[in-house]
Amino acid sequence: MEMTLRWYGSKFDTVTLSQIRQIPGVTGVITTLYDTKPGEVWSRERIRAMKEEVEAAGLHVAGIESVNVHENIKLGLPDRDALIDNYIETLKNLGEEDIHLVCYNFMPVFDWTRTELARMRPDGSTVLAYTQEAVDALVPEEMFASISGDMNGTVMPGWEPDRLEHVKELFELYKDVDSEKLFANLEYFLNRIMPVCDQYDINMAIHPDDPAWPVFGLPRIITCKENILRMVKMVDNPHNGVTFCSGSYGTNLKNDLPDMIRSLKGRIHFAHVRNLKFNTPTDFEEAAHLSSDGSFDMYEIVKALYDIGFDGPIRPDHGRMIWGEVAMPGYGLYDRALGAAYINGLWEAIVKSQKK
Ligand code: CS2
Ligand code: MN
Repeated sequence: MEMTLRWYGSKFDTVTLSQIRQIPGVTGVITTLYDTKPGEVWSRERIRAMKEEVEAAGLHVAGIESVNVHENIKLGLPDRDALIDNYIETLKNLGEEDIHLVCYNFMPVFDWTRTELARMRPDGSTVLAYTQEAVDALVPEEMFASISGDMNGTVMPGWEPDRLEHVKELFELYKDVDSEKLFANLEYFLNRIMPVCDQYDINMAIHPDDPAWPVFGLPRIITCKENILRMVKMVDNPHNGVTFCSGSYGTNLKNDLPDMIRSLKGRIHFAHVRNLKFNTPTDFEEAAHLSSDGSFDMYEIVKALYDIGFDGPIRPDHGRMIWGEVAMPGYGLYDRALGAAYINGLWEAIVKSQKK
């Protein structure tokens, strides 16, 4: 595995590349062209400039998170072919620039969903949190308003203001899309992009839906073992793979995370490791990475990744806000650096204990 950190680019991130360079064992960043819109072609020039900036700081681009998929592709609307052509063009340009990992998601309308961005924990840190009761009490437009008021002056992925303008319209369009149709639209998309992925050896890594169940009546399909195995089998190409995000699959306590990892051998191209603390089955908060701070056994998760021979990029996922840092909720420097150090420690111990 390669330890990495997500970085949004110097214009958008409060964390600098030189800070990331000083986290022990972090050699790569997972980045994006944050100001591009879904459906837009990423030019080679911009990709190259991004790479050069990262490399000048002594790091490398280990992958992209995300190249977002246009809603009309998820909806299967008539202009999807033109939009997929653009996606293919972006993949080709990434491949030409020697970038071989792309994380994306196939969630309708909303990316990840949380009901609080700064819940205080007993140690005084603040974290993202979710309660089903709070979601049930909201209409989707209010969800946008409550999230965007709380971003510490940043723009959070999936909650870009221009999405808000279209929420009502999108809900209308999704009325006819159930989970079977969404699966079919995903299959169509994947079948069309696989040739360019084969040509440039690009691993596509779908991110799970978060939380891993339908919200606001919208279908969600990347939620559990059964569905993710269906997804990798329906387009049975090794380039059609998975981002294993423990914090997202873990939102559903029925998901056995180490077992899911083992069942996806050869198809996990990217790993997000994060812990959650459940207060009730429908109320959870994003704890520190350390097992004892939350509800998951992080050793078992990392061990499962080791056991299947996982060799892709891994990153700590959301971190807590600690030590007075003001940053994009979930994406500060300090707690993610602690997470990286902890996961590196688990990995070293596993590697050494296997050799004995
Ligand atoms: C991420 C997602 O911040 C997060 O919660 O895990 O936004 C993820 O980047 C996207 O769903 C991937 O497309
Ligand atoms: Mn994730």
